[in-house]
Amino acid sequence: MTIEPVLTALDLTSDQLSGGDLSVTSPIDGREIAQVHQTPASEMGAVLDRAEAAFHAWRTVPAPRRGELVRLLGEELRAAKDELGAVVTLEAGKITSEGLGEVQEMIDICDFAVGLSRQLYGLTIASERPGHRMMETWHPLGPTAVITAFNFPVAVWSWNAALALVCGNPVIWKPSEKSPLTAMATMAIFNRALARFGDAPEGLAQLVIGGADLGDALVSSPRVPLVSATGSTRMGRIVGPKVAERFGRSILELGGNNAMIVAPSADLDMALRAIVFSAVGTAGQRCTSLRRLIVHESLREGLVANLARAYASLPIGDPRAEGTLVGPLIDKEALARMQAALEQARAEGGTVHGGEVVEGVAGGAYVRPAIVEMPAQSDIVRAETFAPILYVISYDRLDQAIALQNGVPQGLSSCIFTRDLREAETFLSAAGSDCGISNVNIGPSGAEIGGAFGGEKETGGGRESGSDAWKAYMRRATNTINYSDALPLAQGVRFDI
Ligand code: UN1
Repeated sequence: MTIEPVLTALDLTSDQLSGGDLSVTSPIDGREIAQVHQTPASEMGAVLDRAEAAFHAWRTVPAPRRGELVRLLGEELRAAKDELGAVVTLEAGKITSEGLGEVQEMIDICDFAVGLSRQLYGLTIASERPGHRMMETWHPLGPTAVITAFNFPVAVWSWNAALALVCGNPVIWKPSEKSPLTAMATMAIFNRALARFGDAPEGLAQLVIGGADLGDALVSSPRVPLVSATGSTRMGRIVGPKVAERFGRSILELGGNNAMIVAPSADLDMALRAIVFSAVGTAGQRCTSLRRLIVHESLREGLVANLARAYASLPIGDPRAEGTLVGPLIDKEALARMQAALEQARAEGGTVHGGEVVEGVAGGAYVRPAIVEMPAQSDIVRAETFAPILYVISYDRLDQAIALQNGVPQGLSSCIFTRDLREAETFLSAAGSDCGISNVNIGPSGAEIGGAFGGEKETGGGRESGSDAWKAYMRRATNTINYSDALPLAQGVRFDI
């Protein structure tokens, strides 16, 4: 598939794709595919004005009607799935099936949000005062900034945007500078939905393309009550305090260092398949990628041997080619960081299997995923390297395994493979995994949108996507209504005048 017809099918014009000063390259072969225009920093005031005006109009549109816009977006995404998936593959280097899977994740969250648009429920609460009623109402919050990373260049926007839009908030999107094309294509698809919807205010979903100065304008502005940011812990350390300083709200989805415990009773065939998908899928570039294997010492040798065999035969190369399972890393810098991490692992006593540079397509950063047997959970194991490196450490007792699982600064996703009910329940209990996502007998990656997504500690604490994550996008009001002819005070206070 050549990309020009795909981009044309997505309504992107050659003017949009050339003449700009942001060079976009494909990780497949490192070649430039577009020169995109950046949003001048001086434009940000106007962007915020538009978002504010859109908010004032959109917040009074009934939520189920707002849901109709998201329903149309879901329809347009279904119609454009192949094309948008192909752009994800071109710009982020995902294999075709994962590019399509990402678009499916967008469709799923649209469906979820449409249902939600009729379920933004508040509570009725018993009042201690006679003739009074208490309730909670949920109101739109205001312009919502969505800052996304290259690795899920479109799904993460839609988790946020689908919820924000039904909740009554306009969205301002700053994608990674590495993936502006997918963002532009998504906006073109959104515009199709808007055209069918008819009377949406201008500025409901805006895209700003460029660097940290644009992000900073959003993060620092009190006109943006909610900032949802996905990326590195380093980025979160800048964004979190800036938003907090102005008492804004943030949803941070930062680094992960996800582990799997493989217990003696595990179904080892299933565990092996889960390990390979979650450690190697998306070339190890998911926040939820499996990075640490905590395996019972009785199983270690055999499991590592089987994994090394499976890794040795992985089809690595052009992500568009049928049968490829491992595409390129995002760029040469990512490859250099991987090699440096492997070097450090060796210095910390690790034995590395794999990790060599692979031919792939000329100009791209292709590498064989690595398995690294470590004597202990050393510094490099505790750091997130955004590449396909799986550290293996062994354990003797379950409490040790859980202590290892929790003994890192990050807290996104985790899992245990066991057929022992006691072990599974202990892992999920208050004394078990400290992550935002804890699974039994499935890997740590590939979460469905129905659950709340996010994690603890350096992962940032935010929750996006399903369950009641929508509440972060709304303003809660507690209302007390007096329908009596007296004015009793709570807590028995007397204040007679
Ligand atoms: C991410 O890597 O930022 O659970 C998101 C998963 C996907 C989302 C990952 N549903 O792997």
